[in-house]
Amino acid sequence: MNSSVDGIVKILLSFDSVTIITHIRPDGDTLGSAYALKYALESVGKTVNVVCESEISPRYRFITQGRKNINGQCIGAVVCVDVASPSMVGGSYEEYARKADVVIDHHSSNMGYGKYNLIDPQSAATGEIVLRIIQKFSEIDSRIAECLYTAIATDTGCFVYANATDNTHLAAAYLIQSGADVAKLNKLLFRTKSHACFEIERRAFDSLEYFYDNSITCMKIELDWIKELHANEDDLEGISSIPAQIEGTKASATFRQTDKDTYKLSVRTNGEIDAAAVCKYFGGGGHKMAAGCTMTGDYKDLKKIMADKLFEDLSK
Ligand SMILES: [Mn+2]
Repeated sequence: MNSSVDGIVKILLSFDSVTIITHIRPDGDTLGSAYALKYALESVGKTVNVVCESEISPRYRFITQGRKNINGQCIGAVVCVDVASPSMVGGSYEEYARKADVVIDHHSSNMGYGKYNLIDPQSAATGEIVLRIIQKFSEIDSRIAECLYTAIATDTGCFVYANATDNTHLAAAYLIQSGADVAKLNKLLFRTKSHACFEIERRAFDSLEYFYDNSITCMKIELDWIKELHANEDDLEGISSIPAQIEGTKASATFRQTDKDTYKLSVRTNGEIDAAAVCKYFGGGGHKMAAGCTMTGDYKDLKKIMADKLFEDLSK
């Protein structure tokens, strides 16, 4: 059962010591929400620790005060933020997440596995919910404001996605009033790429080919590039959605080489083509507009096979 904001505040203030757990491969929402809540609870005398099993990507280390690893111990009461299910925290914290005292989240799939839960799928980000909680017992200083702005801005793609409501914008306005330096944060979060990321994108775009009157595109990412540039998952994230920006494109397939003749595909469509059905045909799966599969063979053959299959689905 869901608790009220007041109910969650009362529970949080009853703890002396709290560990906040974020999800693995942490994003701006889980980290920003966790650190905002940490600073607010510390301001009223609580001892608070934030933990994450994964390494923090360089982009978000301004939130963790420069720390690459925050995989410390779980002490005191357990609070999970932006964690849809206990398995999302990774193996070393899963048993703690299963017995979480408080769960704060916006994923509609969250079953409410905590003793006390505040789950609001209407919120664009967990940061929006955390703001409502903190406002009840703490000042929002510029440090908290920047954490929460990061949470909300990243989960809405800088207020571009359909999940950004009037309330989301009002929350952002409040955070700006509270001292969030929006120009600085937006530059860091949305207008800065690592050298490896930019270079892989440049080479992938160079490989991009059009099929069926520009309606379908294919591009590749070679394993050698990843090795040479020491690219990590963070550097490769988001690249497969870029060809969707090309006017008239209905589907795009990004072939990421994982072995000599093996490719991991990310297929994106505008909804006219069912990406999940096409990927299922090749042994994969996913959602209607974003799906994936693995293919083996020569890239020059595979791209044609995939483009044909996508076009076949479009003609249905
Ligand atoms: Mn989120």
